[in-house]
Amino acid sequence: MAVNLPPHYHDAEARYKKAQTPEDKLVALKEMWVLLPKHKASEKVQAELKTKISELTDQIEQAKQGPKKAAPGTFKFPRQGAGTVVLVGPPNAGKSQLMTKLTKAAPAVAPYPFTTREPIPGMMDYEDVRVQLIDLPPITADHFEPFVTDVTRAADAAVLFLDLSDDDGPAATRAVIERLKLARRELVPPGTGQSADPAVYAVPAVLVANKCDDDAADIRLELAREEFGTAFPLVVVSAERGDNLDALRKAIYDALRVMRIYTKQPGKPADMTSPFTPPIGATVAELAGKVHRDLEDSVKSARVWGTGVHDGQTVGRDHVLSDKDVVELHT
Ligand SMILES: Nc1nc2c(ncn2[C@@H]2O[C@H](COP(=O)(O)OP(=O)(O)O)[C@@H](O)[C@H]2O)c(=O)[nH]1
Ligand SMILES: [Mg+2]
Repeated sequence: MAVNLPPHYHDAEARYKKAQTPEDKLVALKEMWVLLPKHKASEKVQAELKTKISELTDQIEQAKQGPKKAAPGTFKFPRQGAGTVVLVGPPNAGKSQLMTKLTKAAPAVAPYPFTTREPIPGMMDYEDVRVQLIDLPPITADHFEPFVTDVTRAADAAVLFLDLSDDDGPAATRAVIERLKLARRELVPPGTGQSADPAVYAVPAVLVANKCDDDAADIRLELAREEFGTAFPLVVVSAERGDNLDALRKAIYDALRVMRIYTKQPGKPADMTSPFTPPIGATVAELAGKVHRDLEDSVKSARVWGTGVHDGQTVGRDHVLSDKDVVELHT
């Protein structure tokens, strides 16, 4: 979609391109952000600008704090599946244990803190889609690996842990939320949308209360419900025993806020094995862009089988798709 940008935007963009220091670049980017019309047609540009502002803000902050343990980009994982979800939580909450139950990854599980030092990716199956999970080192008020900032920006959602075997569980989880906030990562309920401040990255989160097998888990769960109320969707599990893991898979998938769309070629049956997963509310054109970059502009219409249409109805490129629609794209 074409975006009409005001002339001052181009001036700011020229200043951005000429800027020599990260600080000057950031000033120009923020001007561009203010001047950018915020509507549906500019969503892509908004997202790109927001990412640049967020990255540059982090870079400037991290440079102030001295040399990093890992160079930027050290832990970049190729995106796979319907989305990427990071596991964040205090030490010993069972993040790595859960990872071994939901994926084929095998991070070390141990009864002492700080066992996990590096991000470890693995793929979780949910019905006919796969979701990439990334196990992370623990987060506390005093312990925060700098790469967690980068890895969480690349994530579509987070699983936030609460330890039901620990009286200090809620406080430890609160500390995780606060420490992430300091790094400009705000955990929000799924479906909230992005933060108004372009330097702050909102991460949709599911709260997982783990170790429900503990003898005093019930009473601690009550306290946790008081502490976190309805701030996040809550799933109560035992990673060790495997209790309620199916509900957790669903909650993680739901946090991604995507739909499953199956495509077909004219005259052929649909491929029902590997759906595309555009965001909820995506149009025919947006789906086309997921199928192939060039198709987003060239797609003119589609035939759709599914919700809100007659079977095989022809729709335009701006038609909003529904979960589990079958779509035949026409250029
Ligand atoms: N009782 C109980 N213990 C668990 C559960 N999940 C993990 N643990 C134990 O908690 C400790 C820390 O687990 P780990 O996965 O290494 O935690 P992490 O630091 O969050 O990655 C280990 O001793 C695990 O065996 C659970 O559901 N119930
Ligand atoms: Mg661990």
